[in-house]
Amino acid sequence: MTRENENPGTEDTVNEADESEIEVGPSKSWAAGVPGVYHSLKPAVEQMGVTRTAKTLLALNQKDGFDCPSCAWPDPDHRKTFEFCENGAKAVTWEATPVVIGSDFWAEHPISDLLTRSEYWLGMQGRLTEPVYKSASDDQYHPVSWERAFRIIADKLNSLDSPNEAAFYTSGRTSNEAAFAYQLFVRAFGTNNLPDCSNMCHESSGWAMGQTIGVGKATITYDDFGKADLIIVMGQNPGTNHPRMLTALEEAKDNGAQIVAVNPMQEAGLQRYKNPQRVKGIIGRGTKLADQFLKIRLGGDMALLQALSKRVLDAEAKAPGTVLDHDFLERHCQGLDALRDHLARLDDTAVLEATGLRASEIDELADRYLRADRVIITWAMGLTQQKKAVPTIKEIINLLLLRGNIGKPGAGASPIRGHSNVQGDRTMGIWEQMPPAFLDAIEREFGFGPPREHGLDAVQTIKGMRDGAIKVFLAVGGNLVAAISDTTAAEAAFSAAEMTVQISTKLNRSHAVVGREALILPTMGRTEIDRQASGEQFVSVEDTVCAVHPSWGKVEPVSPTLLSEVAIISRLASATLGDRVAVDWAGFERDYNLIRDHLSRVVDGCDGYNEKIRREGGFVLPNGPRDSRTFHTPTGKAMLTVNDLESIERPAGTLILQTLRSHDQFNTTIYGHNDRYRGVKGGRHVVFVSPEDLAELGLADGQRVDVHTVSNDGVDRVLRGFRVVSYETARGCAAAYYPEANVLVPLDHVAEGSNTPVSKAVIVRLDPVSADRDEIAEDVFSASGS
Ligand SMILES: Nc1nc2c(c(=O)[nH]1)N[C@H]1C(S)=C(S)[C@@H](COP(=O)(O)OP(=O)(O)OC[C@H]3O[C@@H](n4cnc5c(=O)[nH]c(N)nc54)[C@H](O)[C@@H]3O)O[C@H]1N2
Ligand SMILES: Nc1nc2c(c(=O)[nH]1)N[C@H]1C(S)=C(S)[C@@H](COP(=O)(O)OP(=O)(O)OC[C@H]3O[C@@H](n4cnc5c(=O)[nH]c(N)nc54)[C@H](O)[C@@H]3O)O[C@H]1N2
Ligand code: SF4
Ligand SMILES: [Mo]
Repeated sequence: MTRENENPGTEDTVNEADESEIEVGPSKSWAAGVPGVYHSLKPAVEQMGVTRTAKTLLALNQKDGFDCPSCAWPDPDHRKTFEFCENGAKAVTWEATPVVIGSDFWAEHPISDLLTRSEYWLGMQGRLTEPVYKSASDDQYHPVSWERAFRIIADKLNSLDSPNEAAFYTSGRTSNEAAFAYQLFVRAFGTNNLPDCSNMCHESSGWAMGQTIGVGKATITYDDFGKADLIIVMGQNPGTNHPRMLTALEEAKDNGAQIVAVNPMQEAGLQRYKNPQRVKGIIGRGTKLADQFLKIRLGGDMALLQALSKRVLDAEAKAPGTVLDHDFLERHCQGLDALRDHLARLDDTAVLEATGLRASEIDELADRYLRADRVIITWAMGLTQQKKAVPTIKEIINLLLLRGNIGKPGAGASPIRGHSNVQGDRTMGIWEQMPPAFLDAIEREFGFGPPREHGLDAVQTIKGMRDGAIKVFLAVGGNLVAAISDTTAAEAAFSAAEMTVQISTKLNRSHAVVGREALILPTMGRTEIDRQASGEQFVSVEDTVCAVHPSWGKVEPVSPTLLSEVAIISRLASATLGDRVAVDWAGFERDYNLIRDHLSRVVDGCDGYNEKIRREGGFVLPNGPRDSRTFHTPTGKAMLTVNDLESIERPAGTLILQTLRSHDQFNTTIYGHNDRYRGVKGGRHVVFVSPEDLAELGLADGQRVDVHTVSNDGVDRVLRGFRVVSYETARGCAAAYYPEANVLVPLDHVAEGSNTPVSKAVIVRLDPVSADRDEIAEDVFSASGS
């Protein structure tokens, strides 16, 4: 640990990518394999040394270790010694690095300097270790004591005219214990303003599934993958974002399943997997994953799903009684006749136009669906971040219900969550619209009446800050200013706040773009041993298939001055609320069992939590559709729904742009500047376009362009000097990396019903950079009124 306490904040220690040196080679047709192992271990050993690397990576995802802080993919029941992937290793290394930010950092780097730094540079400065405060008159953070920090925040909160003038954000890494304590504090303070990363992520899944089957979570368990006949992976890039899902898909293939990928990009991880734990993955060609790949147009999934359901209904009409699951439909579902009538009028030409697919491709997938008894459909951001996301996901439910593919082994609907505990946070009450039953339970358990009116979500919070209605913004984790759409508008909103507070492990843009007063409270991460007065604590998390399990930190915290998230929240609550509510905040911090005892009486399905969480491997939360085909909808039945198709209008000369993740990032955290599977090296300022569209637009691979949003609100949103990359993607579509491309997404461009930013379909125009401006613009991102 030779680098401990060394301030690495100099340019020479962090090599920023020189975007003009970007290299683009062929994309890969397979994922993981031996290079994956190499890429996971090299940075770990370099940054943490051999001992800390061994301690962290060998404990990663083990039953007595800590849960991977990266994605929400579940762990199999039988664990191997290495139960992680390259990107899990990157996340752990990024957090457990012993490099820390020293006290002298803040004078060397005032806010005006932090504002010029990239996310990559900020993250590479090392772990935050002491609370810091920027006063209204200052351009610089100064170290302050924990007590002073809590006093400043508490006084500010208590000075507000209404509790609704504050918003309390959560990113999905927060543990169940911290999340429960946090929402309790916020509701006791008096507001439901609890925006979270879910608002930008799977919110659309929650709405669509809640309205149709009564629960917004996956209706499968991990083992169902091994029992499926067909798995359809839609709008998801598991090779990068849920890498160990490839192992589950490989095992499903071993058991005879077919896999179909629906994606505008030829993602490597959907094509072939070289499992580094298998001989054929090391020296062989690995396993071919997708039996069929549908290169769909952005936003075309709703049309595809309707066309599939129509083919199912047509097949039933030809051979009555043989295709639909009549018993299931009669006993458990409602709405079949209306759906049949609606789909009878489906316009086939509109389907082909919206999907960009051939009718034969749709027929082929329909045949596969009809031949399979057990079907799982998984999806992620390609579906949820669309204007019609909610009805699109309702169409997934329609298709599954028609053949009884919900509530039987090897079948179901499976949104694949992003952040490692985003689902658990919601279960614990992090939602601006928690239902009355939950609020009643809080009232019974704690003896105060929580506010009943709905709070603000993420987009509404930004608008509230912009308009002066939200004066204080506090975040447990995350990087909202960079993660939300319309960067320029979001930055103006953050700057207009009276106070911004971030509880974080590492620096990011939300520490540079701040309100008049600003604080950073450094916290321990999940890798670190959490010692409290009653002894070592564990926390618990819920994965994407509703399995809840404990997580034990394994390495020494990078600094003795750090507090856990539970401790920070408890002390802040106590400083703010005094004895306004009868909650034993000090007891929460002393012994997390106390929090678990409370939540077991408040949160649905969590009775006996303290006992169940200690069972080997934890426990699985109850789920009506999965367990007993019980549907908690107003009618008590699963709802087949009728949804009107609406295609995305794309004026001539424009493209539909999606914003997505590279292989070298976790959301706004940039680990490096390569996107190995897509063949990009040494830069991120690229825009992927199909060779045919490039030809039609008169552009060439390698050319520099300005990417403009086409909108009619008078704002010119632009990314300047991006390199065009010729890439296998659907016609009329383009892609650029998030978060940089957020500057292009208008704040009002949101999904109907879920208010999620439409990050996967923005109409753009590519303007060639003129010859006299061939150098790369200094200020590459901007949006200005015209
Ligand atoms: N390493 C790593 N892991 C992560 C993350 C990370 O940043 N890095 N982020 C985590 C989080 S919070 C989340 S939410 C998940 C995100 O996981 P993903 O949803 O896989 O993430 P994206 O990179 O946004 O990829 C979206 C995929 O959907 C496709 N797509 C886009 N639009 C459409 C469409 O209209 N139709 C269809 N069918 N496909 C479309 C894109 O081509 C791309 O393959 O990953 C989690 N895991
Ligand atoms: N254009 C576009 N925008 C998007 C998306 C997209 O696909 N395209 N995806 C959306 C999605 S799916 C999501 S989930 C959001 C993500 O939005 P956020 O969750 O807000 O962003 P992250 O980048 O995951 O947050 C990273 C920061 O969290 C802090 N952190 C890390 N670990 C911990 C911890 O253990 N405790 C605490 N307290 N802090 C920690 C670190 O300071 C780090 O810098 O972005 C959304 N925005
Ligand atoms: S698949 Fe996700 S949870 Fe599992 S090790 Fe990889 S990043 Fe971590
Ligand atoms: Mo996410």
